[in-house]
Amino acid sequence: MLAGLNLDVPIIQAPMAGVSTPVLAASVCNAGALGSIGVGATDADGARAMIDELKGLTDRPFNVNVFTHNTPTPDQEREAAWLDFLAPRFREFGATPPASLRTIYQSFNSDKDMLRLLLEMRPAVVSFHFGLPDQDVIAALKQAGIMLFATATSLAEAQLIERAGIDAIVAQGIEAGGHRGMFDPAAPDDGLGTFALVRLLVRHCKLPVIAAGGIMDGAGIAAALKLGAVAAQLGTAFVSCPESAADDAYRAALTGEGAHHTRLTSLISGRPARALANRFTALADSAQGQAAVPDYPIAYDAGKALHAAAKAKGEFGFGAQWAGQGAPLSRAMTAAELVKTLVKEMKQ
Ligand code: FMN
Repeated sequence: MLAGLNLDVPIIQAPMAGVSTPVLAASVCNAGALGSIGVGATDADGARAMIDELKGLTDRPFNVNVFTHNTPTPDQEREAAWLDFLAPRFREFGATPPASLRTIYQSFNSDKDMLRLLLEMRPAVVSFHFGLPDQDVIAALKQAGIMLFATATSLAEAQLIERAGIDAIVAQGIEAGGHRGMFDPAAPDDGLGTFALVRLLVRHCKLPVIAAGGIMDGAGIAAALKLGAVAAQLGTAFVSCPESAADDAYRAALTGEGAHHTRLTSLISGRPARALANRFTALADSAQGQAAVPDYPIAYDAGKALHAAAKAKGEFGFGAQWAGQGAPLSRAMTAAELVKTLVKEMKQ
């Protein structure tokens, strides 16, 4: 059902803003799968440079992913209280918290330059995370011949995706690494696992379903296909590839004992996301009842500042080391080798 893409194998390397590089995506594409870049954390100029680089490395189709969250309304009182809560951690590293917090990423929903860029560059696929853009934006991208994917964490979100005329649904289970793509982070979350979610969507939706969350090897991909998915989207499995932008501490954490422990927390960025358990995720308990986390991505400004202050003093425990529950199954090999290995394992 993703026939237009002419993939040799039903494998998608997940877009991972800040972690997936054009080199990683190109290696995956050249190995016959679908490579992705995430441009949610950059602007149109940054995205242009990434797409240009990727186009120079592969002639095959690729996916460009954007963040479609609601633009937050700054709340100075809440943000100041949050900075007060984090202040002792900053002091521990001889730093002071920023005086105020900024909305560090512009949502695609209000980024006309990014839309113009995508219409000009026409990647084979554009995917949406955190909701859907306006109907006229969807129509313009489709008119340009771009295939559209969107993340769903529930049947209700999948039905909205279907009604909006998107081409495929990325069914993201609770096991997944990184941010949950839920449309409204304040709404109740049933936290469906990949198995149940994929089956629900396959049974109730007409669109092709792509399974994401906790899939780390060929057996996992084969299981997802058996559940009715047309492809599997793997994020964490590709973080350990040398072509990713993960730093040494992240790579070491993924291959160590710590990989057995992941936590879902809104504390780092303002939206629920799964990361390797570290000093930052541990703050969740002490934050309870003390301070409310600012909205996404305002909270992330504080999170990144704290990580930078800690890292400058050699403490890596405040990094956002996004990873899914399958993290201990990570294997450090090149992206081409990983795709080859996954395909071999699928056939076993
Ligand atoms: N999904 C997106 O749609 N956009 C992103 O920018 C994005 N960034 C991620 C960064 C990291 C490091 C990871 C691990 C995941 C990210 N995700 C993002 C989620 C993936 O699309 C996917 O749902 C998830 O990786 C699947 O679970 P897995 O990590 O267990 O394979």
